[in-house]
Parts: sequence; structure tokens; C-alpha cells
Amino acid sequence: MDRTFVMLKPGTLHRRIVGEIFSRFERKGLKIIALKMVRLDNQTASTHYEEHRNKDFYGELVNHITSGPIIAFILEGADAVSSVRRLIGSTKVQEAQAGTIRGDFAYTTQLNIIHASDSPASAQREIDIFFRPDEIYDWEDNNRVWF
Ligand code: FUP
Repeated sequence: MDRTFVMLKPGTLHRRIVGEIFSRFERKGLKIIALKMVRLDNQTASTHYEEHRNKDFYGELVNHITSGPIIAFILEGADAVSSVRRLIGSTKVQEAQAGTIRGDFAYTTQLNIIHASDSPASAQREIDIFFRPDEIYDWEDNNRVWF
């Protein structure tokens, strides 16, 4: 089983769509193994987005992500990284298909609602930024036969 890191950006709380988004991941069959609500400080935000440090949108990105609490979680499942990326849709909202989370709820790329890891290596890096090992639950999954 693979793991991926997901973050609901502050806009999802403003829009009251947290439940809607969780419901899409659960409906698909992904397993929630860690979950927390947290307000990021600048240090954590810049570590998380270090690959974008020199981009022109970086300042706005960090401002947005630290503007209020976010919801961070880890999903587990077969090919979790690519499965979750398919459900959330393209980074650029003009390219995000209807039926994906960004396609349905995000109107601008800068405020694109949600983050999910883009590779197993980034998933591991991001999980380590946000969660201690004792905050991750390897619970027994009686539903696995269905997925
Ligand atoms: P993603 O992995 O889909 O979150 O996309 P990126 O890591 O490429 O981008 C991270 C965040 O930077 C996006 F969620 C929003 C912001 N961004 C922009 O504002 N403009 C861009 O052209 C690209 C990304």
C-alpha cells in the first residue's frame, strides 16, 4: 500500500467544503491514516513549498497558506499518489476537468483549494514535515475486500 500527503488549504474551510472533499476520497476507497488541523507558520510553509522559492507566485502562495488553519492528512491505498492526483485534477484550474476537486471547486490556480503530493518521494518528505510517526495510525481495515 502507498501513502500520500494531502492538505486542504484555508479556502476549503471558508467555502464549507471540507466534508465534500473528504467524502470524495472515502467514496473512492482511500483510507485515512492521519489527520490534523493546524495553522502553518512561515517556516513550515516555506519548507513545504521550497521548490517554488524563486517563483513569482511564491510570496502569495505562502501568504495564502498561512492565512488561516489548514487540514493535513495522509491517505493510504494502492497507487495512492496518482489516484489522489487524478481525483484533485490539474494544478492549473483552466485545465482541471469537471468532476475533479479543482475542476469543480477552484476558480484560480493560486487559490486551488487543495494540495496533494506529486510523487512517492514528495509524499514521504511532506509526511515527515507534518506528522510524527506516533500520529499515524495503521488501523485494521475490515473494508479492504471492497477496494
Ligand atoms: P501542485 O503540486 O498541483 O499543488 O502544484 P505545484 O506544486 O506546481 O504548485 C503549488 C502551488 O503553487 C499551487 F497549488 C498554486 C501555486 N501556483 C501558482 O499560484 N501559479 C502557478 O502557475 C503554479 C502554482
